[in-house]
Amino acid sequence: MIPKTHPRYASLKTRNLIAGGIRKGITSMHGLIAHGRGEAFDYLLGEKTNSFAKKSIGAAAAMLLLAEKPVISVNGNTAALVPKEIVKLSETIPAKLEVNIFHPSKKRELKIKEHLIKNGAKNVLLPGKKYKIKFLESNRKYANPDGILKADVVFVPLEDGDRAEALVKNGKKVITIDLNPLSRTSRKATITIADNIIRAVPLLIKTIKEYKKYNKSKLIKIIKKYDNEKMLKAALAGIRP
Ligand code: PTJ
Repeated sequence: MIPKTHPRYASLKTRNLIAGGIRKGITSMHGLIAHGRGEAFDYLLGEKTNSFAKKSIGAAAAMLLLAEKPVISVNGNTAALVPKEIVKLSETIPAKLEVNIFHPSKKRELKIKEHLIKNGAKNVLLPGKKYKIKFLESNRKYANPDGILKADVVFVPLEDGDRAEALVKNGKKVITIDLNPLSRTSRKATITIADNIIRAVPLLIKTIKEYKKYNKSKLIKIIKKYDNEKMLKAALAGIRP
């Protein structure tokens, strides 16, 4: 047990979630490495939701509310870190949930689906082997014909750059959460939330609830005002003040 008074309590609790994900067969072993990289950037960004991330969250909330067919793509790290929150997000928008993983494993896809259902999801889509998104070679190319394949906006936290780029080439808008403002995902996505998924998803839910009272033109204005490149520069400036 980690004592609450430990100065690194939040970080150690989050590590426990990832380790638990591995034990449950939800998270890939490579997820540990990805998490370590995320932690390093979180440390440099002050382990808080900075103003630039809040702007991205606002734009993401507006884009998700305006989407006609929004889909949330869930991998092994997301399922371990924020299972309840990601289900709540899907209900709040509302958006479909679809499992999509980089390191191929049918067993893990099913475990992630079961885990989301245990955490309140009513329906979770799985990728279909017959259906692929174009311009992509990895396992992430497989998509569900009722989910990512048809989606206009895809929310893909902790993504790899190849798929973010491929989804954009397929005409989709991509929203990601990535603590690394230098990653290809961050640069290729339509909206990048440079924050820890643990903090960003609850704030995104809260923002969507608030923005539900806005009309369409106000939401469009929020998106038009948003500049992802400017946001990434602000995140980098935050790391190298
Ligand atoms: O379950 P799978 O097979 O799909 O695998 C998932 C991982 C995350 C292992 C896979 O997609 C992967 O290898 O991702 P990458 O290319 O390492 O990218 C993950 C990105 O997420 C990196 O840029 C990290 O900095 C970032 N990251 C890691 N943990 C967090 C994070 N961003 C926000 N919050 C975090 N907690």
